[in-house]
Amino acid sequence: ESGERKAKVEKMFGFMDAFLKNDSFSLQKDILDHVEYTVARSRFIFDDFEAYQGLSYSVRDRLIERWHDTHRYFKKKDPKRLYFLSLEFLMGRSLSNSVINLGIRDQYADALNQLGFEFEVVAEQEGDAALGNGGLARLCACQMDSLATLDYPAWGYGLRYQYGLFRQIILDGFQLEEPDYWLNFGNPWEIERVHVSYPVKFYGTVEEEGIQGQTIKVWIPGETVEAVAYDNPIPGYGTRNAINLRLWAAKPSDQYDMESYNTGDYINAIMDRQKAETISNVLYPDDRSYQGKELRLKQHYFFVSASLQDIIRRFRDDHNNFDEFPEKVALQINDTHPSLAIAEVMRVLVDEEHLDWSRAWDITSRVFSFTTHTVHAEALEKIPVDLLGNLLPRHLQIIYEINYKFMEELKSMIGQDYDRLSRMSIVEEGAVKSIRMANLSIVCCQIVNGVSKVHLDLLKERVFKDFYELWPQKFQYKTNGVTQRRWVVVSNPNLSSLISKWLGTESWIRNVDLLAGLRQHVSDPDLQREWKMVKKVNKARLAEYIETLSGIKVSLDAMFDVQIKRIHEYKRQLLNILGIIHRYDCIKNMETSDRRKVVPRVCIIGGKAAPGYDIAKKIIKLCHVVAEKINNDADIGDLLKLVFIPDYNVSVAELVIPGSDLSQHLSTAGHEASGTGSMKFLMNGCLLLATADGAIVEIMEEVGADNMFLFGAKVNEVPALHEKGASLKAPLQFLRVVRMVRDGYFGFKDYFKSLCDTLEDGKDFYLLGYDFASYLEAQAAADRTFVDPEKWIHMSILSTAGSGKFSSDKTIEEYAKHTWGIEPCKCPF
Ligand code: BZD
Repeated sequence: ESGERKAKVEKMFGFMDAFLKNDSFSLQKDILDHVEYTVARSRFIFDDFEAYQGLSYSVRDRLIERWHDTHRYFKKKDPKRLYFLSLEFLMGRSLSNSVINLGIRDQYADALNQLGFEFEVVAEQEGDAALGNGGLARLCACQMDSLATLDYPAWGYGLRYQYGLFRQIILDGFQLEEPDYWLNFGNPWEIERVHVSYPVKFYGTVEEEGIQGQTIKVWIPGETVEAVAYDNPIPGYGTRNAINLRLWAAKPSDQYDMESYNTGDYINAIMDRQKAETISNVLYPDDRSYQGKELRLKQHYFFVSASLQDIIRRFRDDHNNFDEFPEKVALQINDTHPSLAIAEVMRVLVDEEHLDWSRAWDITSRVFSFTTHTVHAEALEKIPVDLLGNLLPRHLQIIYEINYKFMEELKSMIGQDYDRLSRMSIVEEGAVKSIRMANLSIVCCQIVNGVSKVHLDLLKERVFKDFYELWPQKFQYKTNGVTQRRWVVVSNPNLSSLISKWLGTESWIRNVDLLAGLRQHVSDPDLQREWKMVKKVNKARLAEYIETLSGIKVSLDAMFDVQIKRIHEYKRQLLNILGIIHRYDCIKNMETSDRRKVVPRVCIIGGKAAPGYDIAKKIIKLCHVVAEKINNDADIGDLLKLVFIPDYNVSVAELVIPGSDLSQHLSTAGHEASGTGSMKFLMNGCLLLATADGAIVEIMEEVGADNMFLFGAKVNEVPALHEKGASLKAPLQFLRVVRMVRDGYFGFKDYFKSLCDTLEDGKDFYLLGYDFASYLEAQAAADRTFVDPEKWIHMSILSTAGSGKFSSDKTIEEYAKHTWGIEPCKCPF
């Protein structure tokens, strides 16, 4: 039937005319049509925001064409598909990225011009889709871009939170959180699929029933909520493929509480129905620890159940034997948040499909793979048994059964080593009996991935040591990467054109290895001059932004020194601020004649603190009081400025990164699993000042340690330093700057007391005191290099040239080959 319809359409319009056209006139007409008929504004009078809406709907139409073709093609070829399950996706804006990936940015810019609008101004109207916290969530967004570009048959699954990550407001230097109701003005990038919806069940009891002489367990749920799909097309670059990110929203189910209706309590029944929607209401803003909250657990299961119903339905369209499931489906669980999926697949196979346990387990353990993003034990998810048993009674039974079988197997392998058995058990006994979701994931998955080489070592030696000794072959790592499309082509168009000009091709946008070709031109004075010019223009744009935000005028000749990321003690923004205080103190105490030798700096810090993270919030306040003092000190002038950029998010990063000279990555060694911010800076030719932690160790291998400013204790030195504890003495400069804060030099003496206490001898867990001297040395080395512009530019070009390994294209190719077993499936043009 669909073949017939296609033939008809082609007969009516001609093959090519069946597609939307991309010449300037057609684009203008499409934009105007959408302004008039979709946005319902007059095509003669509309503002920048309405232009953004009209433009976006017109781009969306083009995305939909490709997305339909891609999915028709996938269906025809029936390749093994990857399903990428993540509770968080930090997509940022879509417009610029989409038109660049579709290859029609210039055409649209021209069409808009003809209509009297400017593309950049219109693009600025878009808000961020901030459905995630930090690195883990942005990584997923980069990986979706690579999956689409590399033509992999992949789907992303997530939750459509109505409130994304909170907006950070700064009031008197304190962080306040405001809700991010991002859907207020509509979202042209999504397609609501009212017909793609599934019931998700909660609570209830498990009963036993006898069927054909066998006893089976039957879950009688107590509540049903409907999951409705919202599809977000993700276009690849330089390909017709566009894949799908399907996000679920909770809606009341028709099966919801029929009893209340029948008893005539109509109003209360309606109110109760509305409660269903709270499940997908809000993103949890904590990225450091897991709290056993019922709503969060509900979100996880809601997401898992809807996604799996969808995936299994698609599988069943073309297959009727579940033994083929692992050949056709790869399920990637992003951190442990979706790991209830393991119990859910078992439940479906055993309870609904009536497969015997061992066959079901064999299938389940061949479809899942798991990536962990942390080295912190307290961030590992643990679900209190009481909570799980109440919300999902059958899943708890299944997890107990998996654990029982695993413990029996383990005993037969390691004997009666009860300490080890209890460490490895999926069930944690203790004050609050809990399920360890990481243990469940490791037991079930054939492959467990870390996110950098160092991270894998830490998993082997510390976090999952017992498991590594049991199953060394399960543990792998795939170094994280970021997409050069968003982080260079979209956000730094001038650098992008310059790179293409010098490489003589734009192919690096798909084939990132080509970036290494810049090395052969590194000493060319023309390239150096043009490179410097691009940086200057980007710095000017950033300076303008800073002035609009804060009224502070900064000098373009100063070194723009940036640290942007979530605020965490282990990321050591405090070390940065103490370093800035030290710099300020030195300048203050200098002879006026010596001040001429000081390299001027603009220090930029940005990041959000989790709402309940007290110390992180104090760090933000400290940054503000120090800035207040320095920026208003007439002695200092342009020699030092400190700016806190509020509400750090993906679009702010897109503006800040291209305009930075130096970027700081200061995690205490052994604490950052990978870090992906460093990679974005590296691609943009910013020099890194960093500890040898996470992916920085691999960046050193690619660009050379002499091309960066490294400092601090190494990963393998940190445990011994911790043992020394109080006997580690911090240097005098450190004690002096801490004392300044403690004594109230910047005010708020009492408020900062607890922050200063974390730096006392013996309590300085993150080793700020120990690393301070070497940090200052690295900063001094950066200063010395900056006054030699030729050397700086040289290092900057080599940074970009060495960044190819850190493209998410590389990461995805590795996952495809070594974890998921999927092949590209390229839709013909
Ligand atoms: O994941 C981060 C790590 O800290 C980084 O080192 C790493 O580069 C990235 C990507 O692999 N982890 C997170 O971002 N974690 C979370 O955001 C998170 C969110 C909810 C609950 C727990 C952790």
